[in-house]
Amino acid sequence: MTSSRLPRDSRHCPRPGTPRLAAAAMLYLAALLVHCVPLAMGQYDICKSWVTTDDGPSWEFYACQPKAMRMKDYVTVRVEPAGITCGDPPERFCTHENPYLCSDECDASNPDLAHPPRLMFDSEDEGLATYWQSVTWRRYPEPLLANITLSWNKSIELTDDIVITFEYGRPTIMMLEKSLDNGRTWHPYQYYADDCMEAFSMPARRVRDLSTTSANRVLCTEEYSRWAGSKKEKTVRFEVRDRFAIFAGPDLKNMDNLYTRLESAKGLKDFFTVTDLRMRLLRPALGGTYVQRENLYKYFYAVSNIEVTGRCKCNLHANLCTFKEGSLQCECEHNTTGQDCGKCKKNFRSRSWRAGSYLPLPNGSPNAYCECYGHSNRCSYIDFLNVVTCVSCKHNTRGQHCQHCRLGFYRNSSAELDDENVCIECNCNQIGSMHDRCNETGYCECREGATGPKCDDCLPNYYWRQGCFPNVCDDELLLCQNGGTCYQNQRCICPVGFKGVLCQQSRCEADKKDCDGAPGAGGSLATVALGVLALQLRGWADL
Ligand SMILES: *[C@@H]1O[C@H](CO)[C@@H](O)[C@H](O)[C@H]1NC(C)=O
Ligand SMILES: *[C@@H]1O[C@H](CO)[C@@H](O)[C@H](O)[C@H]1NC(C)=O
Ligand SMILES: *[C@@H]1O[C@H](CO)[C@@H](O)[C@H](O)[C@H]1NC(C)=O
Ligand SMILES: *[C@@H]1O[C@H](CO)[C@@H](O)[C@H](O)[C@H]1NC(C)=O
Ligand SMILES: *[C@@H]1O[C@H](CO)[C@@H](O)[C@H](O)[C@H]1NC(C)=O
Ligand SMILES: [Ca+2]
Repeated sequence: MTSSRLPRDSRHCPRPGTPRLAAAAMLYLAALLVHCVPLAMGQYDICKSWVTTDDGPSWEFYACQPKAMRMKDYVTVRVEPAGITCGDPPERFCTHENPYLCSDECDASNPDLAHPPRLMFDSEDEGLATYWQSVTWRRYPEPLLANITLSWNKSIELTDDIVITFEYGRPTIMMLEKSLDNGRTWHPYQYYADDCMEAFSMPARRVRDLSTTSANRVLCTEEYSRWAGSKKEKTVRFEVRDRFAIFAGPDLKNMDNLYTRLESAKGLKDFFTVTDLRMRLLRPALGGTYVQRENLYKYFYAVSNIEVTGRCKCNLHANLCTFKEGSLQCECEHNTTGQDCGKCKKNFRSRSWRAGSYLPLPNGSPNAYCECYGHSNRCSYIDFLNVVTCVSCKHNTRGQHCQHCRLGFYRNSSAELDDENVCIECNCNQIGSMHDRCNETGYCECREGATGPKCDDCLPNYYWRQGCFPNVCDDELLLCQNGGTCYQNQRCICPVGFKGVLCQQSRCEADKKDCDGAPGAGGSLATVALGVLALQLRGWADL
């Protein structure tokens, strides 16, 4: 297969395979390159492409992921506790800028004066902010607490900063939490306070100071909680880009490096994945160093926008994600299915499911074939070869995808590639075979004279004795002469007076002494017994 790798862009730049007409092809490629370069590399925006190869046209599959979207358009929100939203009953409030002009009113029953939660997700017209607003801190010193929970019912991979815009001042203490399992379990994501030590007993840190080994550390930041005038600094961020930049460089130019790290660093990908987010607002903006008890109407929360940019997590098996029946769904390719393309389609269950991979660069792999067939749960990226390979294949398998049998084993033809019994030991007879390897049907390579699948039998005219040796005697062609008997094809047992391999030689001819009838020296018991018998017979004949 020699399809060429072109820079990637899906819709505007169709990707041909290796065209055979080289000159025309080069022109075409050049034209494509000119058009596609700005969008080249690491886009992962197409799942497959029809390519022409030396073996004819066929599909080639790549890792793919949906485009990043404005996730606030698909979210459901819950604000707690009940009654935290202002306006029921109607209430007056004022701002830190105008603390003594408390003429603003929140009234839930009047659309012009209501501040319901959905106003955190509408699109903002220039100049006029719409916002959710809490009740004021009239119960001070009881803390003013509010939870804002965002749920997608779908795993989302963050691709940009989460930006929360507060009108009338940012909270002086808040916390961001995340869930990866639709709200069953929650984990801290980031702490925010004007004094981290005092609020959370944590040192203040900045994301910019994190390193490659701490890129997924949960920290407390003081950057978004200090009072700077409520109009000036309105946003609280969860810095996704700064964390990406640790790997991809300040302008996120080196995304390949980021993808490589997302693939290999444990927990890094999951760190940027959420199904739910929760803001725990723990203390509102104070507009100063202490709370003015005589004017509690100026303490409240007001959130005008929550921007969450991310893409559906489809395990690199889909490039489209659509809003269906109230939730986001990946449009799965690569014979996968499920909301996140997290399992194999019905008729592909014998394969073990795996997420696609950003590697090898630039197109990644769907891992549909490129998997370890369940014989290894570890893959390793070999940088200089730009390949992903399975590590420590089990069940006597070997190879980049554990798709071969180890030496000394052969493929079980009735087992699928992901079966634990896929490789059968050759079991070659150690003496009868040349080595312990066998062919695909389990046949070993035999030494001379040996036969049988395992080389533990002898060919006709061979006998087994620590290996196969040619017969010395038999009942057909290699007959023992002069009344000798063939012992297990190994040798003739000769009557007294005869010797030689086939007892063909008379001892008298060879040595006069033997004619006296003394039994030959060195004979086995059987020979001796036979000799005795022969002597007796001779004696009787002489009588
Ligand atoms: C906010 O959620 C947390 C759980 O994460 C809960 O313990 C707390 O009581 C909630 N606060 C409010 C005000 O509902
Ligand atoms: C969440 O998504 C799943 C899968 O699409 C769907 O079956 C379920 O009804 C959704 N749940 C809610 C609460 O929307
Ligand atoms: C999905 O299944 C079809 C039909 O069996 C097959 O032709 C195709 O190669 C498969 N795709 C992948 C990525 O495994
Ligand atoms: C070959 O695989 C089948 C299916 O798993 C299994 O039942 C059989 O025992 C295997 N054969 C050998 C010789 O291991
Ligand atoms: C394996 O070897 C045997 C014996 O030489 C032969 O009959 C068989 O066809 C071979 N199988 C393969 C797949 O080459
Ligand atoms: Ca708004």
